Amino acid sequence: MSKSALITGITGQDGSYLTELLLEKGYTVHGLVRRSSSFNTGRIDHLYEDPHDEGRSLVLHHADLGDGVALVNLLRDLRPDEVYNLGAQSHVRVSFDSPLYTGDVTGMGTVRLLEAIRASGIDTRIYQASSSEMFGAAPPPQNEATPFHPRSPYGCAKVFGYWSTVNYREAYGLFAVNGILFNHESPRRGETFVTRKITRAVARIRAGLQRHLYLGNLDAVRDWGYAPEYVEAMWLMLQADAPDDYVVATGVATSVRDFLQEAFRAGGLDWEEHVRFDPKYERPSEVDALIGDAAKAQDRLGWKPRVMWPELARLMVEADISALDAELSGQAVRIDRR
Ligand code: NDP
Ligand code: GDR
Repeated sequence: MSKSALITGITGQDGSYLTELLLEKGYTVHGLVRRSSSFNTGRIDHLYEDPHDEGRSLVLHHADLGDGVALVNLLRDLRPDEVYNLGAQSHVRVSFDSPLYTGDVTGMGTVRLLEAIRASGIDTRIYQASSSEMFGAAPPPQNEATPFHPRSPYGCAKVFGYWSTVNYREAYGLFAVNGILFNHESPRRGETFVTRKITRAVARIRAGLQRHLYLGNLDAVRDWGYAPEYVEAMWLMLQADAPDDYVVATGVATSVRDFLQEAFRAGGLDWEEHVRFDPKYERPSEVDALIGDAAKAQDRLGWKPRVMWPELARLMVEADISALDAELSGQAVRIDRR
C-alpha cells in the first residue's frame, strides 16, 4: 500500500514543491485548500487530476485552519500516514497589521490540527513549519539550542505553534516534529517577499513595464536557501526513527542590499538607478540577522544545502524574465518546475 499525506498550505510555495516530491515517491497526496473567490491553485495546477478519475493520487479538500471541526472530520476520514502543517498567514510585515488573525491561523491553527489528530484517534506523524523568525533578536548563528526572541506577531504565533508541537509530543507521545526553516526562495515564492519582489521587478524594468522598485530596510541579513531542497528536509524529518526538531539553513547569509545587487546585475541593470526607499515596507521591530547552523540536520538526516544565494538570485531572475517573455508574447505561462 502506498503512503498517504495531508498537506495544509498546499497552494503555497512549499506546498507545491512538497506535493511534487511526495507524488514522485508514490504517495497519495491530500491537500487542504481554502475557499477563495478566484482561483488560488496556480502553483499546483500542473499536478491537477480530474476529480472523476478513479485512483488519482492528488486530491484537494476545502477546509481552513480556522475550522477545527472540519480538521477533525478530514483527518478521521482520510487517516493519512503523514501530516505537513504548512498553512499560515506567513507574511511578517502583514502580521503587524493583522496580529489577531495571524495569531489565530498561524498559532491556534497549529493547535487545532494537533488536537484534531488527537480527537480523531488516528496514528499519524506531523511536521510543523516552524521558522527562523522565532529567533528574532537572538544573535547569530542560531541553532536548535538558541533561545527564541520573536520580533513580530508572526514570530510569536510560530513560537506558540512550536511549543504546542513539542507539548503534544511529550504529553501524548505523538510523532510530532518542528522544522525550524530559515528563509527559502524559488521562482514560486510569493511576489511580496523581498527576493521575489526584486527578481520580478528586474524582469519588469528590463521589459519597460516599471521604472522604480520601492523597498524598505536593505541592511537586514538573511540566510536564503532554495525551497525544493528544504521540502526534502521536511520529508526526511518524518522518516526518522524518533521525532525531533531541526534547523534547516545554508549557513551562508547576506544582506538584502547584496541580494539586490546580484539580482540586478544578473538582469544587466544597475540597482541604484531604480530602487527607491518606502518606509511602509519597514517593520515596527525588525529582525536584523538570521544565519542558521544546520549541523544537526546534516548529521542525523544527511541533509545538506546545494544552491547558495548568488545562484538562487540568478535562477530567480532568469525564471522571472522567461515567465514575463512568455506572458508578453501571449503564450500560456507554465509554472517553472525547477
Ligand atoms: P506561503 O505564504 O507561500 O503559503 C502559505 C499557505 O498557507 C498557502 O497555501 C495559503 O493558502 C495557506 N493558508 C493561509 N491561510 C490559511 C488558512 N486560514 N487555512 C488554511 N490554509 C491557509 O508560505 P510558504 O510556502 O513560503 O511557507 C510554508 C510554511 O512554512 C508557512 O507556514 C510559513 O510560515 C513557513 N515558513 C516559511 C519559510 C520560507 O522562507 N518560505 C521559512 C520558515 C517557515 P492561499 O494560497 O489560499 O493563500
Ligand atoms: P521574512 O521575509 O520577513 O524574513 O519572512 P521577507 O522577504 O518578507 O523580508 C526579508 C527582509 O527584507 C526586508 N525588506 C523587505 N521585505 C519585504 N517583504 N518587502 C520589502 O519591500 C522589503 N524591503 C526590505 C525585510 O524588512 C526583512 O528584513 C520570510 C517568510 O517566508 C516567513 O514566513 C518565514 O518564516 C521567514 O521568511 C523565515
